[in-house]
Amino acid sequence: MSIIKDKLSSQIPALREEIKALLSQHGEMKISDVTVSQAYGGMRGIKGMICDTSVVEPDKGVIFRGHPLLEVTHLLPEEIFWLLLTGDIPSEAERKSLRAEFADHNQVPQYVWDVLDAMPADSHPMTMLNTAVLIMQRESVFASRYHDMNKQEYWEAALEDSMSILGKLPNIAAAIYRKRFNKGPRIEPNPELDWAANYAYMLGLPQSEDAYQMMRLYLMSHSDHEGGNASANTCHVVGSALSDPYYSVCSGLNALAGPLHGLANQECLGFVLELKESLGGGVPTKEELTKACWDRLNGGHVIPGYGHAVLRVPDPRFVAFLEFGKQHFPEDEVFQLVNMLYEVVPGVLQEHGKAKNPWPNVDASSGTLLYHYGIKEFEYYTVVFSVSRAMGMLAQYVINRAMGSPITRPKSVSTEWIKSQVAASSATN
Ligand code: HAX
Repeated sequence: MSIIKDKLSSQIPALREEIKALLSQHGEMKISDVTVSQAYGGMRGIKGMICDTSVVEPDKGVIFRGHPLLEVTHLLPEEIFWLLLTGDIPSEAERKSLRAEFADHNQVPQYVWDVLDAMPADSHPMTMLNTAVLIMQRESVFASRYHDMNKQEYWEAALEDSMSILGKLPNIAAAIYRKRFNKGPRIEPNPELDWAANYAYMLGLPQSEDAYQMMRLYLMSHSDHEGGNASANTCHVVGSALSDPYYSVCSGLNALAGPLHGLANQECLGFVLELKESLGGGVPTKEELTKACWDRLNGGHVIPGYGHAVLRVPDPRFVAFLEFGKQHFPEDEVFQLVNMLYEVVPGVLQEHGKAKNPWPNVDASSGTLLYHYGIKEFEYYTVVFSVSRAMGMLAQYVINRAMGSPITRPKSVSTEWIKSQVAASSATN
């Protein structure tokens, strides 16, 4: 048995007992109300699902199993995956075992390369990534064992599939970059490197500790953002039908490909570079930036990279990336512009008076890191996000199967029903 499986085997019985006791003793306790605007408004703020891997606090940002992001930026992505799954930071031996497991699964079936080769040359990199994950569904242990397993064993097969997907994902993602943007032949994984450094290596980034550190930070930071966001929620719903991890994570990644979600990172760097270009190419003054922001707002456009549906402080992921830039490439002009926008935009948005949160989100700085180390193709940025976020979605999938989560089936209501409730309420008032 693998060490991670062993660890989960020892934890899961207690987790099941805890939930069973909570449900039997407090199952009828009310934890949320729903208003008409929430029903029409994307279910914002309704507490209606469980996610134990991480929480997002409006005034703190993402907290992985009790550890605020900025306190664990030194951890490798595989250590974060272990933390998300088990609630503990792994020991050296545990981390090594997980890295070895990922490496054992890094060989990609030939048919994946054949299908990617057959796709139109201008396919979006996210379409290529999601196609690759979907066609590998034939490898699913969960699907092949489904009829022979009892419900208690689902999580074990889910974990095996998760290891296999995560082992292969950096190779597939890197190969997509090299093929789609004519960077030369695929680069085979380097057994000496950890998961994130290997991804940077296979992309063809500079073989430097700097570039490897950037990729580790990027991949650990984007790994999870609780359960209600569009990709995690989609993966959760699909998985609740006992669709296997390949189907489920592929569905989640399709949600991540939307411009209001993971695709926002490509929009943000485009905005910064356009601004740089339009202001003469160098580093503009604060006055010039302030005027450019107002021109944008007065033209009816949002300022990309600022605002958030949940957060009410600067996103700690933004802060971590900014710190990394200050340490590693303070002279980079694109980075300097991102830094100056941070000094200017919150004041402008506060004066503008609409955005509930004037502070930067993760996308305001994430692209700068990739750009600095040579990934200049914005269309690719959501793929890097995906390699990371697959960890969170799969950790949630394994835990949900361990908890025996039932099929998701909230009740929808019609506008006629809402109108009838409004009429009844008006009549009694
Ligand atoms: N610039 C200008 N206006 C903004 C704004 C911004 N950055 N952020 C919010 N507003 C406006 C909204 O458009 C809205 O205006 P209307 O009333 O005219 O519709 C008003 O302020 C209130 O919005 P809000 O409640 O503060 O924000 P929402 O929860 O509705 O939306 C968004 C959150 C992130 C979508 C929003 O802040 C936005 O559009 N930001 C810019 C785009 C962006 O950075 N997207 C990346 C999000 C990061 C992420 O979650 N990635 O997965």
